[in-house]
Amino acid sequence: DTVPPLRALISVSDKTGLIEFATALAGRGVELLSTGGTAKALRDAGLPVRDVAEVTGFPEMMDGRVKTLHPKVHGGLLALRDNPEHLAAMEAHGIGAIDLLVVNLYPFEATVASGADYDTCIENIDIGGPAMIRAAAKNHAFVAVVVDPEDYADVLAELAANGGTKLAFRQRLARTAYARTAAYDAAVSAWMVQAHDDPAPRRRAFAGVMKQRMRYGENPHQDAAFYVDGSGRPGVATATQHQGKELSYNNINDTDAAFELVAEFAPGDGPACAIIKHANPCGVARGATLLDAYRKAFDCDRTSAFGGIVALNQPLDAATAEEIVKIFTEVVIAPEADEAARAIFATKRNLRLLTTGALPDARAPVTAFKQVAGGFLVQDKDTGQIDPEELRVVTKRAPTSAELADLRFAWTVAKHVKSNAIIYVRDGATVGVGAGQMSRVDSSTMAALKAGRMGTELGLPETPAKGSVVASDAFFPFADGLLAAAEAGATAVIQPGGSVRDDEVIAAADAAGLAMVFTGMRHFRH
Ligand code: 93A
Repeated sequence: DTVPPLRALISVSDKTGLIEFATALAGRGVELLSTGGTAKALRDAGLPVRDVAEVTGFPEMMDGRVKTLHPKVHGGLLALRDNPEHLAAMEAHGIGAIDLLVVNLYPFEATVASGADYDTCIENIDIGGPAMIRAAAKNHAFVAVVVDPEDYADVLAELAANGGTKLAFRQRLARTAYARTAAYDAAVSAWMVQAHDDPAPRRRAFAGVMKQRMRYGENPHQDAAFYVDGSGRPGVATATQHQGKELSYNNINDTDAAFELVAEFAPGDGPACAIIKHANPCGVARGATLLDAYRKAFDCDRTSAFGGIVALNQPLDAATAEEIVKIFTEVVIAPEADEAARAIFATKRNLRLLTTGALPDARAPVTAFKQVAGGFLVQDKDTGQIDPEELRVVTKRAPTSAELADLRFAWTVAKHVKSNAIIYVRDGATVGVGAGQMSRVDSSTMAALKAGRMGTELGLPETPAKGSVVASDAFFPFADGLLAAAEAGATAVIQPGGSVRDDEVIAAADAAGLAMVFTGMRHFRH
């Protein structure tokens, strides 16, 4: 089953490693056929190469849209070498066998990620490349197909070891090849869905490229791997890791939650910090400095912050780094980290530092998926923002401007907390987070309890919830949750409103002297 390659067709957009690879093939006596730009690169390197146009008898035409789409190419890829009729057809039509295909596609994904206009994206949809890849992969009984420069070394090793490619090797290449064309078309389809603004396409395709094979998943008995979607959104998928051991499945999940939350706060609006545990924030704060923001976030729930994930919306500086290393932290993610900060982290070998170069745009449309048995749910990521002008004051007392600032902050944090979410905020920092409870009143009570406990730990004369404001991710169905918040010391409330008992809840707020605003928007997160 060993096929020694006699003729290779090489047509690549990404010319990484091309010359070394083609030189090695030529050195083994492989005849090289190639398309325009690739042929030029090979010739410039002094390699002998035949133009595909010479083989087909047609020039490359229509801006390159038609180069390799020809029976002389596809017959050479698809012919069964052990089928007399196929061999006769090759003979009759002057078709030469191609037994090694090296193609990588027009950079469609990168073109989209660069923000290119519609027509440019369209022009970067490769047609001839995928057609050849699929043909060669179908005929892997006789043909080897290479779609990634990363595989060139393996091909050369295979040839060196066996004098040709073995079937198992060609099968592996074929699997990769179909995953590539599937991913390519998935990217095209996903781009069109977005560009044409279709909220519910009848068919959906997804694909990714493995970035990391994890030692295990959420638990040690689960296999896991991390795939990137090529969108280029800054975050854990694109980050550079400067130190520390490999990220685990849970690290990646939590780091993503942390960075998406902190990205709500534009760097221009001042420093912000989020600390995450089990995908929920255990402290979020804005501060005069990054250090101040970190300290305030940390003081929300010091116990939970231990072993947490810290996300920052501004470059990590030395003062903040110095503070962070005082406790055990799993991961720190920030747009950048300065030299001094890196030097401080370097002394903590287990701490992972990730930088992304930029914050993701919290308002950019992103498609979110959730798997259910037998299918998956697809929705827009919750990028909902409230217009402060449209907040409706429903109580006799309107919030003060200080309360309003905290209410808006609390509301932003609530978007990133598992429902039922109740968030107490004071002076630009969370002081109590109630997450993931099945009843709203329990979340309310839990948040207050945590705030009280932290007050004791910090030696404060009273709970930090005293004089706080509170956000609820969905409406209070009854007055009890609201009253629990008032009892904890909250003076103002932000919530969507819309309960059939709103009147009762508003009356309770008035009776307790609370100011309350309705957003008209809900932030469930499950
Ligand atoms: O425009 S195409 O879809 N039409 C074709 O017939 C065709 N054949 C190969 N694009 C085509 N290709 C692609 O051209 C390859 O997939 C590769 O990405 C690129 C290489 O072009 P060049 O050799 O001119 O740099």
